Amino acid sequence: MSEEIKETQATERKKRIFSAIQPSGTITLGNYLGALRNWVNLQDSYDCIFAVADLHAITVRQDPKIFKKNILEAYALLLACGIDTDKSMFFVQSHVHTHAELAWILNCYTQFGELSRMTQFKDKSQKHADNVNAGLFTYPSLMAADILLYQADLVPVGEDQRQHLELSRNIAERFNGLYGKTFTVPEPYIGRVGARVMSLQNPIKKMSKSDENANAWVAVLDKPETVMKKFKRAVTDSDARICIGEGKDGINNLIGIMSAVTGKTSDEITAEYDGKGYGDFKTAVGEAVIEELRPIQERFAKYIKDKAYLEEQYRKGAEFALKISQRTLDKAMKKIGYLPK
Ligand code: ATP
Ligand code: LTN
Repeated sequence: MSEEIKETQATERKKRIFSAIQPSGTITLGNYLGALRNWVNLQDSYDCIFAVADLHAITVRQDPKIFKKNILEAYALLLACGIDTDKSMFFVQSHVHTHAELAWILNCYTQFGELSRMTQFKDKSQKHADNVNAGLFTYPSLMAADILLYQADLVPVGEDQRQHLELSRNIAERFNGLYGKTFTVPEPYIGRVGARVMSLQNPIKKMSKSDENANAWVAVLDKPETVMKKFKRAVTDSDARICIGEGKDGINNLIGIMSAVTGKTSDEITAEYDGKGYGDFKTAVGEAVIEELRPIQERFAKYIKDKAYLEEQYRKGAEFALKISQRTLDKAMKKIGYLPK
């Protein structure tokens, strides 16, 4: 093969993307703006693989009936957001056994000290002090397994996942250093807008679907009147000026959401609402979000009724995922010295 042809083939291979979301509750506007919406937009330019990370979700106690419903709903909601199974591979993590297997292996190449430094572990062990289980601690090695199994180049996530991704990179580099190139070292892919949507009740904290205060988050499936009510109750400040500023976390967050949803810059938004009251602005943000979510909610209603279609899609996804991931798992095991089966 000529150098020129080799070169063209190398540049034509689309970069691979992997990302996942936990079915740990109702999917929020933060998840949508920080992650899901970007995934949908990346599908044409990249070779995309997406998963519902249900193995990760049991690091926090889940009620079996609700959990089962949440997994299927997360799958249907991602389809409704625009994940297209003709373009991308989309599966449920627990259906592909290689994830748990590689996670065990990677646990043995991840240091206690590294895991102890993870801020999500510190936050969640405080929040669930009665259940600080080993899975919560080793969560990042399972996440590394998810990514490395597919030799992903890029991982689109919200800002809060940057530290976990850095650890995935370190694990990959350590393994490659010991055994020769086995895993692609992944790069984070963090969107410019919406990467960190804050709680509507405590805007110095990220909007999180596991927040007990339902007014803190907007769910993608919240009814329009609920969305509006939550925005109207959003915590702001007493300064009464619609602009980005220090100590104005609530307003900064609302401007950020408005910008992510409408595509306008913060300057355009502040100019447009200059002199208007917080009440008017909150209503405007509420309306913009309702319009963004409306078509997704309509598509979701159709998908969730069609269990046979959902089953067909996640089975197809798992079958493909197993084929690709098994190759990487076999390669890693061979390098370690395991006997071939
Ligand atoms: P939990 O509250 O159960 O930890 P979560 O709401 O943080 O869940 P995840 O399933 O952990 O959601 O995250 C799914 C994706 O959404 C990740 O890429 C994450 O970075 C992104 N994400 C989560 N919360 C936000 C947020 N507030 N702003 C922007 N992106 C977010
Ligand atoms: N921990 C992630 C969810 C997740 C993930 C992944 C994200 C599980 N496995 C692999 C990217 C790549 C979170 O968003 N909280």
